[in-house]
Amino acid sequence: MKKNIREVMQERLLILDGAMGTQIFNKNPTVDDYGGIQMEGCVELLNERRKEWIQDIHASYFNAGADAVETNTFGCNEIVLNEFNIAHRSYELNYLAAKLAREVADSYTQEKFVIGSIGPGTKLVTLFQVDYATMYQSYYSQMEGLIAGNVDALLIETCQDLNQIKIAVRAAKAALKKANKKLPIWVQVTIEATGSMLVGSDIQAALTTIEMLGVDVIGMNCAMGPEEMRAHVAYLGESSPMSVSVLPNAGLPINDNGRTVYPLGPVDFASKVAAMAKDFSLNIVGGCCGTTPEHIKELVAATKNIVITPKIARYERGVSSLYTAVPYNLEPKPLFVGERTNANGSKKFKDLLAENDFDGLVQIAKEQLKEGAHVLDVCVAYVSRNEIEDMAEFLKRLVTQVNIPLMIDSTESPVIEKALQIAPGKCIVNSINFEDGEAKARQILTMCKEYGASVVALTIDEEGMAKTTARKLEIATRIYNLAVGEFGLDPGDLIFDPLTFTLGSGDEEFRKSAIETLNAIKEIKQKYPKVQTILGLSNISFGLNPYTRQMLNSMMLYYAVKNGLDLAILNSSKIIPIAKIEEEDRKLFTDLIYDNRSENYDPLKSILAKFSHIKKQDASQNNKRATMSIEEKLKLDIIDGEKQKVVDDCLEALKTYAALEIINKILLEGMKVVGERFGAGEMQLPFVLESAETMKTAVRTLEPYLEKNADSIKGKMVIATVKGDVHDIGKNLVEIILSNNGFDVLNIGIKQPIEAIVEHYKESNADVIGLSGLLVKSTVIMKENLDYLKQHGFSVPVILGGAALTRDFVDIECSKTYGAPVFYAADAFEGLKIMELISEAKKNNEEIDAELIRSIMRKDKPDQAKSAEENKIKIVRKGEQTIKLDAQGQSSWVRKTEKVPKPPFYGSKIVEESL
Ligand code: THG
Repeated sequence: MKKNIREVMQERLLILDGAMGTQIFNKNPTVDDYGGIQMEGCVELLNERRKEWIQDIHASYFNAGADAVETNTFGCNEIVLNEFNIAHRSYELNYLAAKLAREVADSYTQEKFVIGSIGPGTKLVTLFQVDYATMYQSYYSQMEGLIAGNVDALLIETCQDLNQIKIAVRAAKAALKKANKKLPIWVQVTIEATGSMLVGSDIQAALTTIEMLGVDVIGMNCAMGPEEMRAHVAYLGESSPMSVSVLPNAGLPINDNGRTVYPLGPVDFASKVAAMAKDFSLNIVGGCCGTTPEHIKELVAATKNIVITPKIARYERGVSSLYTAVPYNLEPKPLFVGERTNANGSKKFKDLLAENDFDGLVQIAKEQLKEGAHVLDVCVAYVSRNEIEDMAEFLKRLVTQVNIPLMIDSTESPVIEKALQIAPGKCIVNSINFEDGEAKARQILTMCKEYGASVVALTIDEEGMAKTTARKLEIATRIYNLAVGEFGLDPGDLIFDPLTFTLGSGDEEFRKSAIETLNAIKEIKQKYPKVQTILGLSNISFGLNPYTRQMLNSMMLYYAVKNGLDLAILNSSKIIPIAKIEEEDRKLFTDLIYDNRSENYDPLKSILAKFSHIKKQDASQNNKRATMSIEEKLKLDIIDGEKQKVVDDCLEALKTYAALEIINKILLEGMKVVGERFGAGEMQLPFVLESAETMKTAVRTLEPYLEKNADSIKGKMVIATVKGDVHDIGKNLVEIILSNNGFDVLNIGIKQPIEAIVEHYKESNADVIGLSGLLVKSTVIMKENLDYLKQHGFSVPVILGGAALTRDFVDIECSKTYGAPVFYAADAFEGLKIMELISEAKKNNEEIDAELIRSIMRKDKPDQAKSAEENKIKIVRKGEQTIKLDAQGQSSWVRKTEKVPKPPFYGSKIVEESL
């Protein structure tokens, strides 16, 4: 009897296969192999048309010693197949691919496994390039096909977006449930050389979010070689409670005359991966781009003696936004939850909501962030408005524009579910209680499990809000048994809120409510040390004047933390450090909190007498913007994506500058900073898009003031993804950046043959052609396209962009082919710069000096721009491959980055007490 994959993984390191795509392209598929020109590049069709190729490749990996192979289904989902008009064939092609691999696996006497490969597709759900339901369905049919084809595990791989992962896992679980199977689900993220996933998530955010989804394996694949991955893998190895997989590329690719060369030969690759497997107790290793059966053979040999050891993970439980995770156990405590993004807690928020001013609401969120909130409590409940729609509208903006995690504050289950579908990271749901029995709590707990969220539980039951410590504890116990005992929630994801009443009314009934709450915090933590506690702090002081509220809230926070409070819902700008409160006042508020009254002393009366005359006065910080020049303000508006502020600032700047000057001298400066930060991995993609939007708003504001005869459109580009390539995320980004910076862009889509591109170029009278593509073979197509242009007598400037290109390939090889200006743009900002330089030359009626422009671009990017000799590139011979490395031993292709995100501080610290 053969063992199943989970059993084998208990015993040893599992070895996966290497690259599939490279092996396929080595067979040089023709149009006929794909079944027609429209299908060119759809490698999934080869499962049907060239079965023997695919089975050959699987067998070659098994023969090299791999325990498992991945099905040829990386792009086999409805969204990608739809680019070839065969979305309806998803199930069938996945089924076929799984069966092909299964046949090969079953022909061995040893255990050999089939892993269903599920790639990310070509659309980012977090950037709303596709909607939730479409992506879910796209994955669901793929999963169904793979499961029916009898795979041993589902591998959701090369993930670039946390919400994509959440959707794919949910679809996988649903499909498994329907098929009544319990296959392992594996998830692998792709961390770019910038240090984060494409949409900006760091490795902690990925772990925090994925840990909640109930999958078997978390791992990394693609984008980097073993060395570049090492720091991230170390983090996963030490912190992940799940098994860890690592499938690196064979180093960072170098484009050698249109051929991608991966620098790591089999032996080097194997020894580096084996070292990680040993150092970080990995459970699965294999290869991604550039790896071959030879690499896997060496990997099998290098890992032969590695023994699997039981994992002792130091996982730090917390919550996560799209970008980054925040541990619950913050030092110093507590974790601040911003209270002002709440229609019931802020008049300003409510008024803006009534006006549908969602950008204004985002502004409030950003202010909370600046004032020190670690998490935002979001509540849009407003009678007579549609709460689901409001939640969706607000969150769509919030999740990309504000980088802290969210607490979804609603009493309505459908609102909570909608929010959990939009938020990419791990949220907190606020809240459950037993006010009307358990049914609703169960419903919400089901959602928390399904979407991977923590939950706040209020100590309220059928008899109402618990007032005494004993009652609070009794309800907490009942909730614990349900959430942890029955629903299997990790106790660390259960956040108890023992609630408190105001001390401001002087009502005899509530005089002891702070004491009861403080004691409840202490006792809940004693009884259940792993759970979290939270308090809506401002409730303690309703009815008092603002200044008194600040003092009382601050003192209450101090005592609550002493009693074990982990999180506090508050307005962090209004919290006064205890040390700044006068000794005498501290005593007064302490007496109020602990109800230390005596015959002639009531602390509440003393407080009212002492502070009631104090008008609005608070601890809010000085406003830096106020002291800035208008130039600085405008620049900052662009960098921070301040769509709202930029309008007024533009109007003010018009008093001093001409509109065109504002755009060219000030705003573009801001955009330049954005470009630099993006290039250095310091600014995530959604923020870049936000800055571009702000640029557009500014230009629109200034448009009426531009001199009518001055050319406000600086130039025009026709842009396309080349033939056989469906990737357009980069191209679409270029469109946004260019069009928001004064250029006209005609984006004609993906898979464009050069004839169509030329057609549009002629019709539109564009100044430049932009060619884009992600695949290695697209670099060859680009060169062919340039040859076509030359043969047909064109000399229009062409800009090339795409992951597999290198500057040398474009500047030297492509330039020679074309004989007219052709430029390399590493990202959208380089494209913008080149467009600026070209339009400058046109305006001055000058010839385009390609060499000059190239030298400017190289100077801008000294790291990657120098020619081979200058950079002292060593030509190293390793095995069969000739590879080029720079002085640091890194390929000249890679964009250098200093910043690799570091894990947060996880140890214990001694924090000085201030009272
Ligand atoms: N526990 C949990 N969730 C909660 C609460 C809680 N959510 C809502 C609330 N309580 C916490 N949020 C607030 C937000 C604002 C105020 C109080 C609690 C507040 N606002 C001022 C007022 O109403 O006077 C400011 C008004 C304004 O700015 O317009 O006090 O306890 N789990």
